[in-house]
Amino acid sequence: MPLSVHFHDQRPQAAGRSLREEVLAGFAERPKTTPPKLFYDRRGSELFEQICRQPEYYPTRTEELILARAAHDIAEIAGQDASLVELGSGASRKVRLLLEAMHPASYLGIDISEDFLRTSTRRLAADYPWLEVHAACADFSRPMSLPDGFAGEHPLAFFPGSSIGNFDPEEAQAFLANLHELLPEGGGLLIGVDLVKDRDVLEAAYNDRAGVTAAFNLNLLERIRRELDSDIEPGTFVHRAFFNPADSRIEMHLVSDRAQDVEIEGERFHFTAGESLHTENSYKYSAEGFRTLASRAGFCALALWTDPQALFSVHYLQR
Ligand code: AVI
Repeated sequence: MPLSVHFHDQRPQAAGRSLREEVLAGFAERPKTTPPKLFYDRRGSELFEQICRQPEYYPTRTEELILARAAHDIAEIAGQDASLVELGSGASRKVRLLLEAMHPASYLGIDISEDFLRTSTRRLAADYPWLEVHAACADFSRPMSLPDGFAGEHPLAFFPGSSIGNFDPEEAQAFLANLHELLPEGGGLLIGVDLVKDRDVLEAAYNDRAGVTAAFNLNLLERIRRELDSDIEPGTFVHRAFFNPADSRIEMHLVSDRAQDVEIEGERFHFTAGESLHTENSYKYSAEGFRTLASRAGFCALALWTDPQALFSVHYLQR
């Protein structure tokens, strides 16, 4: 397949801490904690794709349903000259629904995982020959800038999947404020946000019967073993996910099944039996609560779509 994707490497200016630095700093914290972006090596990204297909994991299919129904309204609000900027993977059906309804001249996919980004944007370029496809490898949880050509074209930024939920509310507001700054006047942000709901439904989504979410969580330890100098044994840790109603979030942990010392890059870390490494938070919002957060970041709420069971929401925000 010819390379028909314009690639922009934004890693040097957006460079965050390396895996080694993140892991050593996170294991030294009390309680031990690691940022969720560490899940997404190649294997982690594949496992996440599998999570999205699990029957218990309602967010993906529900957001798709909402977008399928709303795509033409979205295209109308965005206007004819809008370009599309996707924050995260470009492989999903969701962005295709928008591409087909909006027919933008150009698309920019931004992702931290270079392999995944290259594969998914090449696929889009092959499937939509009329589309000018750009790919930017960047960590979009940090300040970044749009490549030349995108800032002036009435971009619609698309941030699906409730990935905003993986930030703490203060970080989420700062992230939204950063996007607000990135977008020109009149630019839009279409964002998927998981809604707070019945605890059983939430907990089942993060404890699927096939064990894919557990494998996704444990892959973090496999990754530490693969990529760093470490004797950590993933088999001595257990996946745990539960809803914390006080903070309105699902928490994911890896719990040590024994007292043990693990070595990483020459440093030793002690786990007591039952001690956990906190690997992820996934915040759940009310539609109103999210609108308040977005308006604090400077956005105007233009439209909101949800599904009949009010499981998930998609907000159209404008700068
Ligand atoms: C990417 N993010 C929105 C997912 C979530 O639901 O918080 C990641 C995930 N973690 C476990 N399952 C899915």
